[in-house]
Amino acid sequence: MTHSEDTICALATAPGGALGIVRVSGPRAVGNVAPLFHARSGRPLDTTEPGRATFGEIRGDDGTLIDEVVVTLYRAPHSYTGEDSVEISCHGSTYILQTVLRLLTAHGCRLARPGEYTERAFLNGKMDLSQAEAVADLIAARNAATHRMAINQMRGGYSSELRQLRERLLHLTSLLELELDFSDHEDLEFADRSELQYLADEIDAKIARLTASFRLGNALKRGIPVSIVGQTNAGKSTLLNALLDEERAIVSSVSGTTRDAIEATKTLGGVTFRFIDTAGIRHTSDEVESIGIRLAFQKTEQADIVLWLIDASQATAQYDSLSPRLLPLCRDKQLLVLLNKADTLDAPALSAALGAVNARLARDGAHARDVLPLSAKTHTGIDALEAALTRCVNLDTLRHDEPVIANERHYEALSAALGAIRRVSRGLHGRLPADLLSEDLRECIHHLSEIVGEIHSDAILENIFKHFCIGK
Ligand SMILES: Nc1nc2c(ncn2[C@@H]2O[C@H](COP(=O)(O)OP(=O)(O)OP(=O)(O)O)[C@@H](O)[C@H]2O)c(=O)[nH]1
Ligand SMILES: [Mg+2]
Repeated sequence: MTHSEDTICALATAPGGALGIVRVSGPRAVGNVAPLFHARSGRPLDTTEPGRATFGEIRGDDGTLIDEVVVTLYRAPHSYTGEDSVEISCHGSTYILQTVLRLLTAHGCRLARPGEYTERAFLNGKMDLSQAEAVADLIAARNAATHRMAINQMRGGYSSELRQLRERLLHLTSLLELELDFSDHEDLEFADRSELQYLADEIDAKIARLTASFRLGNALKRGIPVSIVGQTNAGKSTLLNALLDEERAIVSSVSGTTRDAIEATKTLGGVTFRFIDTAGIRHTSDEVESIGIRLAFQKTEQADIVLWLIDASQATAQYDSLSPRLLPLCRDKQLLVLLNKADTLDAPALSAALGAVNARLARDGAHARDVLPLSAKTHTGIDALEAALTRCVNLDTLRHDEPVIANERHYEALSAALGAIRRVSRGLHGRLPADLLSEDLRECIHHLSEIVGEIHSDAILENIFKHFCIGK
């Protein structure tokens, strides 16, 4: 059964291409296109075979030839939306496409809202809500990692697993609630408590793994934040420019050149990194520079990866002056220590500097993933740094099809479900009565349902689909 009375139309492709595809969907899709389309074979549109391309012409009401096109017809429920649909491939002229849309609206179609095709697919049961959201992510994917996450999710990802757990939980909860109807028989237990505990543990483990993956998923989606910190003149801005291969930040021999935080993204090995060049750290009476330095520490606190840049010719002095403040910030982050300006040192001096920094890190109990020599100016060591950066991101979870959460709405629902299932566990241990257990069980079920969209409000749907493009 389809939910919608309206038949909608929209341009499904971006303007400027060689072809433009107009999509029509709804109960009168075929009927509304039929008067405009004249198949070369002379065959009426409603008798053409679904899924087969048919060549023909689009003509205006006065018979004017608008374009030669290829039309493909889909019959409910075997279409993207689950409704009757027609796709018209035209030449990519804005005039042609606008004319076709105008003819369609004159013949009973309405222009689609953003995401309306996917919303209909969801409402007609072609996909669950999390899969519909993955469609938007897929279109927005800019690198291999986000593409992988979106594809996994669109194919069912974790939602099918969550749906199964939810079904089992629902079954046990119903049994538990049956007990409430027989409350005069105190010993009566329909719902096996150890089975319930077993399921609660299973759900807990599953959701905890998913919520833990959000940090990675979210970082992959927005770009993994990498802060570049160090003393003034260490070469931070030179490094940013070298990584980006463009003159993004001002470089000069004047201390305190960078005052604001400068962000730029770059994709390495299928992962997008968000590099943040910051103001060099030093004592200063300059008000603006002080604000920049505070911001540098703040950005470092928020980063997943920290590139600590040290001028190799002053390695120990720079290490000692910044380590007390910087190392505590890096405790739960990936730290790469870079000895820059390696070109100014001979080999023995450079290895002495590396040795001294390594010894100090060990003394301070600090864990750096790598300590690398570098010359940001001559680009020596940039390849090794890029390789080290990609090693910092554990993509194995993605490669092994282990689901990764990148969607904030899912993360929030999962966190709430996790809280509820943990209260259930505690309640079982404390032998709480069925009515109290059932409250938390219902809450857990509610939040699991939110993810797949079994429970949704118009506000939730509107919020999700407004971020889609028109025609999807
Ligand atoms: N020889 C040599 N000079 C470098 C290297 N990297 C940077 N420099 C020079 O060091 C000076 C400072 O470079 P910046 O990139 O502006 O340093 P910064 O750390 O961003 O400095 P602030 O923004 O003031 O904190 C410039 O004169 C650069 O040309 C390097 O690898 N080798
Ligand atoms: Mg700078």
